[in-house]
Amino acid sequence: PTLLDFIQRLPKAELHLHIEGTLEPELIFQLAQRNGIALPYASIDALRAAYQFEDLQSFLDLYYAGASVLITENDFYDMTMAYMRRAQQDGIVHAEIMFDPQTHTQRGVSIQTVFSGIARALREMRNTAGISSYLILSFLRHLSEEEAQTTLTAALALREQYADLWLAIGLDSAERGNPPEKFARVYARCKELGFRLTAHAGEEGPASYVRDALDLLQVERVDHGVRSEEDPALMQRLINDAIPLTVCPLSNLKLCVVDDMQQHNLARMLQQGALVTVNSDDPAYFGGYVADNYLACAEYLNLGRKELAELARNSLLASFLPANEKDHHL
Ligand code: ES4
Ligand code: ZN
Repeated sequence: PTLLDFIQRLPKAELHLHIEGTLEPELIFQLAQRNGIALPYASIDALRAAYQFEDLQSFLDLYYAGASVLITENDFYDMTMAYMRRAQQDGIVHAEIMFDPQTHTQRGVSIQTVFSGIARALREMRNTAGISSYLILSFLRHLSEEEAQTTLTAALALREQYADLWLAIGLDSAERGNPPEKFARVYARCKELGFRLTAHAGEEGPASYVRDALDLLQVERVDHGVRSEEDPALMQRLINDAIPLTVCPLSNLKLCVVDDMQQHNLARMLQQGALVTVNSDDPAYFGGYVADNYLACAEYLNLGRKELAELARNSLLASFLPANEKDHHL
């Protein structure tokens, strides 16, 4: 089989995926029309042509603008179904999906609408395609601690209704200037409530943010974490404690976290024994779904089939699945 076939046939988990980042320009236009929303782009191609980012913030501006077409329960369902069908093609057997309720509640969309549409698609795909999934409710770190607490309280009213899916908490959006310590109390509350914990750290922010995510937020997994290498003692800790890093190579390239793919440190961290995984982050914006990310690693980092299989295996090991379900896939 071709290398793409080989990659697509590896059973794998997607662990770093923002559902709002899967909105393709075609669907943005379709939803805008359905909801009577005017877009500041003349065409699908004009919107796609705007996807040239110089840093995380320049991307986030377009990502929040794109998400503004999501109004109804059906919109969230359609977005999630489109992603899950695409993930199925890439051999995803389990997806841990981040969603940003604040992006929607700030626009007057209820948190129930957000949960309901996403969950309906995930349950349908679990029942019809056998793909399992979990939801990671992520707080926007550019907003206040108080706003995160209010969002958590509102979401907790729905916890029983979505207990089969929502089991983890994440932290995303603008990293620099919004360090982990800002959310220490929110995370302490989430841990007390029994949620699994992850957070973006060490994407644009320094290695110290990764250390603080571990020490102050008590996360068990780090999203991105590619700047951890700048602190060798931290890197050794990640290796010794087998703390997973959910790395997103094409994202790092598009957001200029790395200058070119050959310089990405994923292969080096894997070689050193870190529990690194390959993920797609915001595939509609970064030019590739998960198999494209594996393919880019193969091509630019000279990873062979053995290493690609190891990365796929790592994704299942690093998931929040119970041990018996991991074993079933491994
Ligand atoms: C994100 Cl790449 C990235 N980093 C931080 N927050 C995000 N939200 C969506 N994509
Ligand atoms: Zn991300």
